[in-house]
Amino acid sequence: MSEEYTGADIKVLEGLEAVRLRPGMYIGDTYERGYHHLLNEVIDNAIDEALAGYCSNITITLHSDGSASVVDDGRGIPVDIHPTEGISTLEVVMTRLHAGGKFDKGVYKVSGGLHGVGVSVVNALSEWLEATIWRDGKEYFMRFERGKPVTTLVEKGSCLKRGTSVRFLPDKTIFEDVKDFDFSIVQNRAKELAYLNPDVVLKVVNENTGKEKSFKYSGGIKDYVIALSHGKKPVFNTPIYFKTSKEDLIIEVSLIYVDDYTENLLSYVNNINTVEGGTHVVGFRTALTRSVVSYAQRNGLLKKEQIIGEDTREGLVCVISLKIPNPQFEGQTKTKLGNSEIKSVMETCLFEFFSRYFEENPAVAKTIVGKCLEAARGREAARKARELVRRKGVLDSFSLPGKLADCQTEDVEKAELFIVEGESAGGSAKQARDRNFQAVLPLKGKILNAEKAKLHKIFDFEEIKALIAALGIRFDTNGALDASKVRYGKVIIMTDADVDGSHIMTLLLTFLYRHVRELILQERVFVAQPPLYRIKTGRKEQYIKDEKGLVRVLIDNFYSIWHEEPNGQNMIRNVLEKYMEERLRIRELRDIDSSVEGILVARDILINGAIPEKWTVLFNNGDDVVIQSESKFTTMRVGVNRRFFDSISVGHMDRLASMVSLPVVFSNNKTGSKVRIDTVDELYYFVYTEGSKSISITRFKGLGEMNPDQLWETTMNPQTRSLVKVTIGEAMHADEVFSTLMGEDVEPRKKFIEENYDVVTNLDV
Ligand code: 1YM
Repeated sequence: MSEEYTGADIKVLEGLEAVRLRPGMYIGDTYERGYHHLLNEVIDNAIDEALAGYCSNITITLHSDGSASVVDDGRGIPVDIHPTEGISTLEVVMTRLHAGGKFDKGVYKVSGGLHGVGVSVVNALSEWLEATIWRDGKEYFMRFERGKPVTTLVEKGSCLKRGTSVRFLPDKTIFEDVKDFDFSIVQNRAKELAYLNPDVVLKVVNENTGKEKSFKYSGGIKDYVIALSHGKKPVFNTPIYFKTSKEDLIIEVSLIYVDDYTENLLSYVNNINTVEGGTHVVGFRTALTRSVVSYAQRNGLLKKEQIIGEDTREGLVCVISLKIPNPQFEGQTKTKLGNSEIKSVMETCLFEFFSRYFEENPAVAKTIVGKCLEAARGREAARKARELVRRKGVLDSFSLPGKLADCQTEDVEKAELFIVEGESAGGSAKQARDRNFQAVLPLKGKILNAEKAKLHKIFDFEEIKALIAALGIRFDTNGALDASKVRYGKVIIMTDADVDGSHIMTLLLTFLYRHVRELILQERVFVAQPPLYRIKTGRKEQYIKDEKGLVRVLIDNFYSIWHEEPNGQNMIRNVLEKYMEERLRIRELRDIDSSVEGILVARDILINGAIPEKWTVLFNNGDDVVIQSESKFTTMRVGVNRRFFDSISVGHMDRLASMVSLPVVFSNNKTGSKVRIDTVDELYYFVYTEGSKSISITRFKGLGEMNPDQLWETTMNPQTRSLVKVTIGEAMHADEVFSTLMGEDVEPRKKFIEENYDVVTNLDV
């Protein structure tokens, strides 16, 4: 690798207009994922600098103005004049698509981001971006807006340090629906990168809460495996660890077995989580199976049983990390490694390694063989259980479950299956549906805990048998579930929007995630979005999907009674709409009648102990704070937990609040009486109370409360409904959510669901 940078290494391809025109092509989507992708892209550049051996500290900050920054202590992006472009290299890197050595073997050892698009894409999609470079004893600064430079490269003076800082605010005209960076997503990524790059300290700072966290794992993926097996019983003491560098390839594998039935394998290529696996995973699996079987045979440990691949996976906790120069990503979500040469490389060196390791550590080897034999016996028992089930005809494709109301079409892509919570809602759904292409399967109560249940135990559950049979899932010759003959193009989970409903949803998703992941990968699984509110105005009844809709009705109603002075301006309407939504959402989620001022005061109390006069502290233990204050319309009491500031966008609400220009005077349209509003909290109470006059709002309890027509209109009719697609998200996070949700203790789980209702309903499995 060349240490000397020369500007000529950089390739210049095309302009940034294309990026703003079709952002999805570059960052996948313009929702939460794409939004965080911008930050990841910048972080990846810092990580590349660390991999090149020049940087060991990376700090990621979420600022209270909604921007994010990444600072590293590497060499600093070069600022010299680029030989062919005639502008600074920094400007080339920031404004030219694909500029950067990333695609040239000699310059970067690994290529960064998932789409490998480079920081210019971040620049193009940011309202503004500011780069500060510390290099050759000088500080340089440059600012861009929507991808275009608005300053020259400014020399700010001398300095001793080295490094790069990139701070940017994503462009809200491109990311319309995204509010803020999510601290927990950023933190999870930092943690993951710290495991994968043991020489780097990654620090994340949330300016909204004052919270800071540093991640450094000197043990690397070995520490990762230990963390993943947390709460489970390992069957031997230390994880097995293997690392080798072959030509321009770095292979790292760490694994342990735990007393569990499922496999937890995470694989990464150049720090990217290859959720769909690929040739590296195939090579690893083949090597593991071959070496276990051959050790068992050599030592006479096999009697009647036969060990197959599946048996070596039960209870396996494993992290694979590869650094390769030219990864080819394939698959639905471009997270499957395609490079064919990798399979045999992995297989050869891992088989060699495992064989030697087993010879040198016979106790561990015997424990692993024992665990695999147990799995083999379990598999045999499961096969017999299935035989029995099959002979009884339960899973026969000809005998669909009795309570399935199937649809008529033979066209799989058109057919939809609604999985509905409870017999009564199932009844409504059966009446509501279009039987041409919509099938309904009611499931009763809690289905089962797929995290804990062993595969053959699952078949003891009637509900699961019904589901499997309805879906048309078969067993392949190895006894695994095979979703290739699935009977429906869309599988739609429809549950009530309450805690029980989301619990059932999570159980279903867990089952699908653990045992029929293929369905999720094929993007066939959806979550229905039944309405949240029923609003009655006189005789008129309306179903409203979410806070947005409710707020619109409230504000319309409010403005029919009041108008803003000067007359008829409705100046604050837009901000008010967004602000009220946010606030209602918090109220529904946390069951606190939040006062913005109160929330901000509570935050200050948690961070620096400052208490303004208007407020009285009722309780404070450093994590939870309850405070109270009298206002014009009501007594405001706010109770929040520290975590609250990480999980929702308080900063966003804060910003919205500051956009409302106060005081504002409202006049009554009929009587002409005037009310002066001084604070956002007063504004909220005033608009909410006046806006809900003469209408009745019911927080919608369950699907069963709707009649079939309403259910069809709001939730099932493809023309009018909205569905949320379930995707495989960051594996680490998913597993955390599932483990918390599916653990033995009921209380923390209930609490978790209540506290993270938003997380659970948008579960990115
Ligand atoms: C906060 C994000 O981008 N750090 C960073 C980027 C670069 C370098 C160092 C760097 C690379 C090289 C030589 C080289 C980049 N340089 C380029 C380009 N942090 C962050 N730190 N000197 C410095 O690769 O040879 C692109 S990224 F193209 F200018 F070399």
